[in-house]
Amino acid sequence: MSTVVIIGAQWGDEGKGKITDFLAEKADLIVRYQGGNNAGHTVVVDDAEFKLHLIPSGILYPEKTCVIGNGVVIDPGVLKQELDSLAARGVPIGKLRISQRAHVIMPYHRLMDAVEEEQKGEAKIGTTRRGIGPTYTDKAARVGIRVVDLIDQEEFPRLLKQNLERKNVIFEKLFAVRGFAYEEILKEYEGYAAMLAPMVEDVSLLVHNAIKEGKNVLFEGAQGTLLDLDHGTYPYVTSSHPTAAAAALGTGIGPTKINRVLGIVKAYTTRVGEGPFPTELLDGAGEEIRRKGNEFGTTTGRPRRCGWFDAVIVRYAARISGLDSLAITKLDVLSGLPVIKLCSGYRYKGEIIREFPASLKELAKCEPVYEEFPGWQEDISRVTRYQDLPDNAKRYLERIVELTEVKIALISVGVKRNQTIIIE
Ligand code: 2SA
Ligand code: GDP
Ligand code: MG
Repeated sequence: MSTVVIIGAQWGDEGKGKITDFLAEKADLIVRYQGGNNAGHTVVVDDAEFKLHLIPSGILYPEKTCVIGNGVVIDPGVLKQELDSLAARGVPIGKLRISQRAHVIMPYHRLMDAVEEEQKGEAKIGTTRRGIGPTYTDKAARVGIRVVDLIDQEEFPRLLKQNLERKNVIFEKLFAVRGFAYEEILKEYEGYAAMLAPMVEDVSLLVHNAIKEGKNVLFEGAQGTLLDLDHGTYPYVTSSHPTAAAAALGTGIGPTKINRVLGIVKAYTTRVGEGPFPTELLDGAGEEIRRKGNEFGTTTGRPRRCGWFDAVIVRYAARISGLDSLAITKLDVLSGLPVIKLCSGYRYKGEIIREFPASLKELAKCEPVYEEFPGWQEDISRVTRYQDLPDNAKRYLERIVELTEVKIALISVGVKRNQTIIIE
């Protein structure tokens, strides 16, 4: 395995948690490198379901080291809850390491996320309101608070005071909402600092040494390519980089150290939050996929928008992240549909285009061009070998490979570890 980056090749929720957990068996380190607790990664072990937000999806293997890299933004209260709830379920949490350089989500970031969304009205992004955008904004503005600062008893009070002086003026004067009391946050976050301190480490060095020793490292992306701050459907994106290049930057290793990139792709498409979605189904067919696929946000519970597979976006994701192979998930959800549609290109001003446009105005005028495939009626959730899939399912998958120009390495047909088909 050596070093493998796992990324979402659509708008997130492709099943990265399930595939990370599946591949983690052979990994020594499992590393999150971007995003924060906006993510919701579901892992099912036997009959127990775990919804992870900040902690890498390798945590269910007691002997593996799980790492939160510098590119992640950490809400320490949420991390504490997540650790407590895992411990209460008997999961050992001792092998979690956290980057000194990761930025900390503060209460004013969460409030800013909410008030900005409210103020935008119709133009809202549909964020998870976890404070992700404002925390990355402060990082870029060079006023953020890093983990290394949080655990420093002199630095933290100074930085908190400095930040609150400015934030409270903005809240009160610009948004007419109450600001925050310094003492309250100080007390709460000093508690978190004590909890975090033993886990804090130079993650770049940790990962570097692991790679040098020939260990297997799995980098677990969050969200998906079309939510990337640079390459997604801007401004309807998240504020980090869910693409493969971020694995290097978000942990502090060089791109030459990454051996392979695996794109996780749902057998159809979903999106949660606002923004363009060319193959969205606004009728009963979309409802049916949502119901069969249980498409509700893992973090917020919001219904996910559902639509047909869009090969334009997956081809685009393959280019942006240099995908070596795909893991197709939730193929079982399509069982029973009489016809399955697949978008192979967009019709724009009378011509067929196959590359994803940057302009949302242009994208709005794109009409998906569909190819139709006869469905299959068999329940495929117990299939363990590719050759045992129905012929109609194979034809659908073969066309995905042709259009995206990426081979398939794994197919997932259910939530459990053993519901995974490996293609040699
Ligand atoms: P944010 O909160 O600033 O990152 O929101 C910006 C956009 O990014 C989307 N986003 C997500 N999309 C899919 N899945 C995510 N995680 C949760 C899940 C989402 C949930 O696993 O289901 O529970 O609602 C995720 N996180 C962020 C978000 O919807 C905005 O469009
Ligand atoms: P992530 O954010 O990419 O990790 O995905 P989520 O966990 O947010 O959403 C994926 C959902 O689909 C979870 O509820 C998973 O348990 C579930 N899931 C993953 N793979 C499969 C699959 O092959 N079949 C079915 N039916 N469900 C799956
Ligand atoms: Mg998710």
